[in-house]
Amino acid sequence: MTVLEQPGAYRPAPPPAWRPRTDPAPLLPDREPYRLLGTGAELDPTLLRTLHGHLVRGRRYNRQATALTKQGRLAVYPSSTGQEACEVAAALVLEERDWLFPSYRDTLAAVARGMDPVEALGLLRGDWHTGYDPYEHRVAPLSTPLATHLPHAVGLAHAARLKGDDVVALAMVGDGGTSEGDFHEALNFAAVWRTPTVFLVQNNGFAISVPLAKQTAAPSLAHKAVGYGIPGRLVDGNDVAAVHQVLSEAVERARRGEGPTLVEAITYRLDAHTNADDATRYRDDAEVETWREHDPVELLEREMTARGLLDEATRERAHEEAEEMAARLRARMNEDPVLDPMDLFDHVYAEKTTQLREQAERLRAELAAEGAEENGEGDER
Ligand SMILES: Cc1ncc(C[n+]2csc(CCOP(=O)(O)OP(=O)(O)O)c2C)c(N)n1
Repeated sequence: MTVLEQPGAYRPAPPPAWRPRTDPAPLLPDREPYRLLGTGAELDPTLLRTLHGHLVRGRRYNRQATALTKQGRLAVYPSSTGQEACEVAAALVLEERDWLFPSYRDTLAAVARGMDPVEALGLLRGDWHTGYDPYEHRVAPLSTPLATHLPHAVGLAHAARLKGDDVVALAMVGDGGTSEGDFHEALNFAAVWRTPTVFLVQNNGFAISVPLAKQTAAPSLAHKAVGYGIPGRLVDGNDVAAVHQVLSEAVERARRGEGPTLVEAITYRLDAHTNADDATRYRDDAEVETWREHDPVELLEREMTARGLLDEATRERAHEEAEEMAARLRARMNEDPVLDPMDLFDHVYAEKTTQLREQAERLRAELAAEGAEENGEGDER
C-alpha cells in the first residue's frame, strides 16, 4: 500500500473545471508554405492576367521610385522589389468597403488599391503628413512606427462590427514588427473580440540588418497565432496565386464573423532596406541570387507561359504599359509641388493646443516677414 492509498490520505485532484479553451491542432500552420504555381492546381486565367498586370507595373513602380530618390525628388523609398506578390494580393482581396492598414514598405499595396501613385508617395517625399486622404480609398496612413497601426486596424474592425458594418481590416507588418508590443496587443484583442481583421506578416528575412534568427525563436511567425487562439497560415509570399488565395480565405473567414487570421508570407527584400541602406554589409550576394531564382514576376510569367496564357506580344504590352506608367510618374514627380508651410499645423489635433497655436503664429509672422523682404519692403539699400 502506498502512502496515498492509506485511508484518509490527501488525494491530489486536477485543477477544477480545467479544459483546453480551444483545440490547438486546427490553428497550426502547415509545415510547408502553401503554393499554387507549379503544382498543376486549377487557376482562374482572368485572375492570373490581372495579377500579372499589377505585378509588372508594381515592379516598375519600385524601380522608378528608387530612381527618384537618386534624383532628389523623393526623400526616401523603402522598396518592395521582390515582395510585389504580397503587395498586390493584399490590395486585391479587399472590397471597396474594407480597410487596408499598410506599413511604410507598402506604397505599392496602396497604389494597387487605386490610390494616385503620386499621392501615395506624399509622405516619403516629405511634403505632407500622410500625403493622401485615408478615407478616399480606405487606406490608413503608411505607418512608419513599427506595428502601431495593428491595434488601429483591430479597433476599426471591432467598431465596424459593433455598428453592424460589413467591413474587414487587413493590416500589413514586417517580420521585425512582430517583436513589438503592439503586435501582441493587437493579436490578443483581435482574438478575444473575434474582430474581422487579417494580419499579413511579410517575412522578408531582415529587419534592416537583423536577420530573422536574431528576431525570434518561434518555429515560424505563423505559429505565434496559436498562442492567441487564432489560425496561423504559412504561404509562399512570392507565389502571387497562393498569397491571393490564402488572404481571400482569411478575408472571407473574417467576413463570416469567425474572427482574425495571422498569415505569414515567406518572401525576400531584393533591394536594400531603403535607398539609405547598404545591404552588402550584412548579407551575401549569393543569398540574393537564390531569391532572384524565385522572383514573383518570373514565377507567374513562367506559369502563364506554360498554360498558354502569356505570349510574347502580351508580355511586351504589359511591360510597355508599365513603362508608360513610370513616365507619367516621373513627369509628375518632377513638377515642384506648391506647398503652404502653414499646413503643417493642420490635422495634428482636432483642436490645436496652446503650444501649437503659438508655433503657428510664429511661423505666420516669419513667412510674412520673408514675403515683405522678397517684395523689397524694409530694404535698407
Ligand atoms: C517602433 C519603431 N522602432 C524602431 C523603428 C526603426 N525601424 C525602422 S524600419 C525597422 C526594421 C523593420 O523591419 P521589419 O518589420 O522586418 O520590416 P521591413 O522593413 O523588413 O519591411 C526598424 C527597426 C521604427 N520605425 N519604429
